[in-house]
Amino acid sequence: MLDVEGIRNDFPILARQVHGKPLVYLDSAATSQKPRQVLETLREYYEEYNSNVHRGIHALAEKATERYEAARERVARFIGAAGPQNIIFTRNTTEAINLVAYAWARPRLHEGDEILLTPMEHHSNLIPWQLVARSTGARLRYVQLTPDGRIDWTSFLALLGPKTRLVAVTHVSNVLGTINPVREMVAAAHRVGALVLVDGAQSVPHMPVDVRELDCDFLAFSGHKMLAPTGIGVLYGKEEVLEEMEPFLGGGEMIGEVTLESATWRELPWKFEAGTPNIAGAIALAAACDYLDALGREEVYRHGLELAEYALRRLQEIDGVTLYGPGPGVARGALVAFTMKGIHPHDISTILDQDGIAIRAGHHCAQPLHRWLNVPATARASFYIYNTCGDIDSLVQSLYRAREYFEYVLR
Ligand code: 7TS
Repeated sequence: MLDVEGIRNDFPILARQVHGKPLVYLDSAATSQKPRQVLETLREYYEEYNSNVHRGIHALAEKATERYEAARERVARFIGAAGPQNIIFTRNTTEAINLVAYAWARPRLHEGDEILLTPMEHHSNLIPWQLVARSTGARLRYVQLTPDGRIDWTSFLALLGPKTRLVAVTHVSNVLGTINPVREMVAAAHRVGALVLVDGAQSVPHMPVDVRELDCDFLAFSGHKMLAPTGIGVLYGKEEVLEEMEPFLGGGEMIGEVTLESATWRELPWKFEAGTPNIAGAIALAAACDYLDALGREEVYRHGLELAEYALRRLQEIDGVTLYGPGPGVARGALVAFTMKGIHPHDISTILDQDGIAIRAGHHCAQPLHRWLNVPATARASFYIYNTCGDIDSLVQSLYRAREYFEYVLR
């Protein structure tokens, strides 16, 4: 069991009020809040050893370089990667996926090749592949979903074949909460010679993720959804795959020898890190890894699942509420998407905000999924280590208030 009260004390923002009410933050799938330990790491970097990495031969530059590279090793350990050579720092999940689309897919795919996706992908794991398809002639294929929003295994196996070059799939859906059977998907994809990219934006922050166990070829995730600052993300790649790839961006840091006509590349992972990186962000991400590992990743997952199950149960009690994704009793991510009959999700969110409750409403950057669900938008409550069942009780109470308000207005 997590000591949620103790955890809450580490998050200064949770003490604030919104519209005169205590903040109830239920939007961690968009971005998580940050604990003192992470904020302190940022402050320490900027106040004590702010300097560029890999360049200066002075005390501050050496300390910054040492801490930046130690952060890479920390992140490698966090996801079970063989070593720092597998870890490329990016801005976020989106940039990590685009790196693979530009540096791996574009030079390799041709007409007749296929990329296998699911309709539940976030736009950041969809648009890069649409662009690849447009420029290479490769074809995008989509796995069918079961009515409760899981991958239809028969459809997946039927679509997988010798033409499949890449499977790009989210580990956990940011709308449905579905946890996809990534390990099994990787094994099946490898049997036909396809590579697999896992979008870990909603899984890495919330559950144990081990890339060697999954055997995925790429894993992308964002620091800001796992207690770290915005502007730092990670691309994990298998060494032999990264070795074969040409750089994504060119510039300082990523080169060996440069002449006016040509250049050689630095070894992994620096080949993919052109320009001054987000040094403070990477070091703070390592502090976030420390924080989550100290709590226990299995415990973090169990806490999120408990909150999601409690939310499903409580929301089901409200007349006119429709829930999306797998029902209670099925393993799922720490979020719940829903609609209320007669009230637009944006109006729900606005009324909740008046009560200090932050949720997200809209298509959550998953328009094709909402088309599949046959709703233009959903409301989504998402949870993390600092949330309690009491937060969900506040949500439910506020939803009753929203319904009363709308019944009154509509009468
Ligand atoms: N993939 C998934 C599954 C996501 O949930 C998100 C962000 C991304 C990729 C993109 O992450 P970024 O850090 O590169 O922007 N999801 C959300 C969300 O659900 N609400 O706000 C952002």
